[in-house]
Amino acid sequence: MQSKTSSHALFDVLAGHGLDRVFLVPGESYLGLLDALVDFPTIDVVTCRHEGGAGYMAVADGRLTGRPGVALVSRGPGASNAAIAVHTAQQDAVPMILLIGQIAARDLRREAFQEIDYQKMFGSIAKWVFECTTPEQLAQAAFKAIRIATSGVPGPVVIVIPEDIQQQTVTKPSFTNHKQIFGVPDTTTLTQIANRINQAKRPLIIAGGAYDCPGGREALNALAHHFELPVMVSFRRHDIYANDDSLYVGDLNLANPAKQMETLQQSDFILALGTRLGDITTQNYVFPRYAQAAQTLLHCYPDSRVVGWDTVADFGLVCDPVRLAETLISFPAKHADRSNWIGSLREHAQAWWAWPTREAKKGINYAQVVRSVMEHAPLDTTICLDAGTFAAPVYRHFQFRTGQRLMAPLAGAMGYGTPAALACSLRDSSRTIVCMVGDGGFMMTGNEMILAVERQLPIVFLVANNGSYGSIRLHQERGYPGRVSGTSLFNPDFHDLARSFGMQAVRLSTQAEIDDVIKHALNLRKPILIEVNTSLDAILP
Ligand SMILES: Cc1ncc(C[n+]2csc(CCOP(=O)(O)OP(=O)(O)O)c2C)c(N)n1
Repeated sequence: MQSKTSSHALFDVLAGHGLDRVFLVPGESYLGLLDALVDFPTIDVVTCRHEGGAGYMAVADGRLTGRPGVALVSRGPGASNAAIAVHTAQQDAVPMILLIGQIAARDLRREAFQEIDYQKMFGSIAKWVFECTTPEQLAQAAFKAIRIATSGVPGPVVIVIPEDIQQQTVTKPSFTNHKQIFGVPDTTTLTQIANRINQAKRPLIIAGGAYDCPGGREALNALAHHFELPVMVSFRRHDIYANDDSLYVGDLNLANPAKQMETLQQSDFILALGTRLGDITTQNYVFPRYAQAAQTLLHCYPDSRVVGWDTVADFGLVCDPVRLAETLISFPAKHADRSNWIGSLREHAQAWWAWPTREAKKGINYAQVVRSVMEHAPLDTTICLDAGTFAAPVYRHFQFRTGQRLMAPLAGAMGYGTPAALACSLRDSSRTIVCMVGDGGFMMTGNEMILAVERQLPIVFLVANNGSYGSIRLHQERGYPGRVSGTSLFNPDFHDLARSFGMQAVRLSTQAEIDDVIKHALNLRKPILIEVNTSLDAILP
């Protein structure tokens, strides 16, 4: 059967694999793709204001659905703007497809108007970069892109499509990607693992993002409780294990206290499950120690490039961590009492979680706002974070309960929060979405907030206004005290800005108003921006 055009064939593949939304900024280099989209009413076209915003929305969408988030951008300038999202997808292990219009195939590599060699540009951050040169390749590339983006460590794939091969007649593709089958280890190995878990006096699970999938959290919880294993989560993965569970012992982050790490080092069996064991999670490769851990180490991740990449594992398991957890609970649990070990880990965690008592002399201490959100947020809340110091109280003190979700860029990329909140609300507008962003990050992608008004997305935008790139100022004060350089901000009136977008807006200036304003915003079910007049006072050393 004939497909209308090569672009139709490409979208046939995407739509056939459940991809129902694309985020884009249009460009003359992909008019053929845009034209085909008219014939795909099942694909929601979200028109954005900056390719960074479009790309971030695709990253957030990919993380939420487990299917690749799709962004379409124009050649040269558009693709350059989108690069931040490709990097974020790679660092955050999120499936994403970036489609880029390109100059005509006949002119390739002549440095034509807005031409870039994307293999060179994205080669080190994308899992696969492919430049189509014939119309038939559009559908084939889309088919392969879905597999590559979602297999192993999920990540970004870039498909480049010259403008003169977007509208040719081609055969309608009938490709279907099948689920990859992961085996679990053989019974002998599983028995050895179960025995080792039972023998361990001070075991510890370090759980990562691979449990962020349907059934993943439940499997992890069942494993932990079956064998009475305390659980730490890897960097910024707070929401994969209920923080109010008796076996939750905190997260591995940028600032774990030395005393806590001393206790953790005493563990005798680390089960690193579904985590890449990156530099921050491992506290710069000392927990577990590079290149040979002091503890028995089990490392499970569905990618052979991750397991044993840095630190050799006694049990190196290239398989699905969810299936591993589901399988292990069929082995009997026969172990000595571990309550002292778990108790000592929880003491460290509880000391870390305690809310600060420091008051700000000027403005609001933002930690109080975070505390109020935590107290009043329902169980269907998603917290979307940008990068900056305002986010520190969330990472440290917010207790994510079952049902609550954290969308935070592992890449530490500013500008992520607002587009991520929009993508979350587009997926499920019945959820409570709270976007926390600083005045710096908001001015990077806050323009995308207009989508919340256009589509009536009930998002609570909290803009922490401290007149500064506070996070960098903090580092500056530590390294170069009193020598402020390049970190102060002159801001617009965020309240009036939001009103001009057609949204409700509130200025939060005193401590006493916090609870009322937060409760009002959470119950409003309409987009609202709260400008929080905070200051550097509560955060500077
Ligand atoms: C795109 C990007 N540019 C620069 C940085 C470096 N950076 C990290 S945090 C930060 C300041 C954030 O300022 P703001 O959004 O106002 O939040 P605050 O730290 O003041 O709470 C900067 C510039 C980054 N992480 N990402």
